[in-house]
Amino acid sequence: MNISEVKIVADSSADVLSIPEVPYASAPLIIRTTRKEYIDNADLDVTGMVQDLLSNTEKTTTACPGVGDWIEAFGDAKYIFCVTITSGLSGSYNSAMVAKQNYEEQYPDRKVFVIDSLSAGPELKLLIEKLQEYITEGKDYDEICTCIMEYKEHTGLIFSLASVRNLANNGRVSHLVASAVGILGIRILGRASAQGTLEQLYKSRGEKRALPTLISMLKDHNFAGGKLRIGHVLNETVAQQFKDMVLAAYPTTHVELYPLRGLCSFYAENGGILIGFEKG
Ligand code: X90
Repeated sequence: MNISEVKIVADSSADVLSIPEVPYASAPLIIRTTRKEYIDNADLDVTGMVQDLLSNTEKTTTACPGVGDWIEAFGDAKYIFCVTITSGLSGSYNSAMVAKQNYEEQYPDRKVFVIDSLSAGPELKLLIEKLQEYITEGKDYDEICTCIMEYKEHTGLIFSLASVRNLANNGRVSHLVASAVGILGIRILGRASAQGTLEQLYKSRGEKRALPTLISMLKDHNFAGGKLRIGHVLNETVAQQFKDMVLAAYPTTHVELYPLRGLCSFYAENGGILIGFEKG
């Protein structure tokens, strides 16, 4: 497999716009109010969008990439690894599967492997990084398909959210979780479930108090100081505090911290923090 024939493609819920060494494309999701459309690509002013939406009271919806958008992202690569946001909350995986079918029918010598992350944000970033590693170290297509599915069993996502209003308004959380909407100062802590849905585990009063709980959640998942990715929505200070706590407890951790892009910022909302990690 020559690197120039390979491509990694992910939807914009991965918050990854480019990667080194391996060809890559991001397929944007779209955030829509009745007045404005935010396309989650490199041109999006995420801070501006989050601020606009704070004062927005109108119905806001999102849309996943369509079949044509995925095919456009595939370009003319021969071997494609395609990572999607969880099929438990979005149609992105289904539309990528239809795109794969069409693409492989049209070009019988090309292959597309679609990976349902059953997650969002930083866990997708870990999958993309691992794919990039496999490709540059020269693994072949079938080997990568097997290895990445195995790797995915050993990654997880936990989160701390100040609001689940947008998730609730779009029918993406259960009534139980939605009932906590609007309680000021309460953070919702949880994880991506095995089915790729939002699973609330704890409620916490105040975001600082949430941090030790997040550390104990890592411990429950046997985190052992591998890779950890922290995505935040306009909340660098607290994300940095969490990073320091992780490094104090697990000094070998390879941590990266970054602002989330459009789709994750819309759903994780102002102050939200998403953490992807390798399980022990
Ligand atoms: O298809 C679409 O319109 C996109 C719908 C996406 C809905 C969920 C996005 C979640 C983003 C928020 C908190 C983490 C929950 C993770 C559960 C897997 C991140």
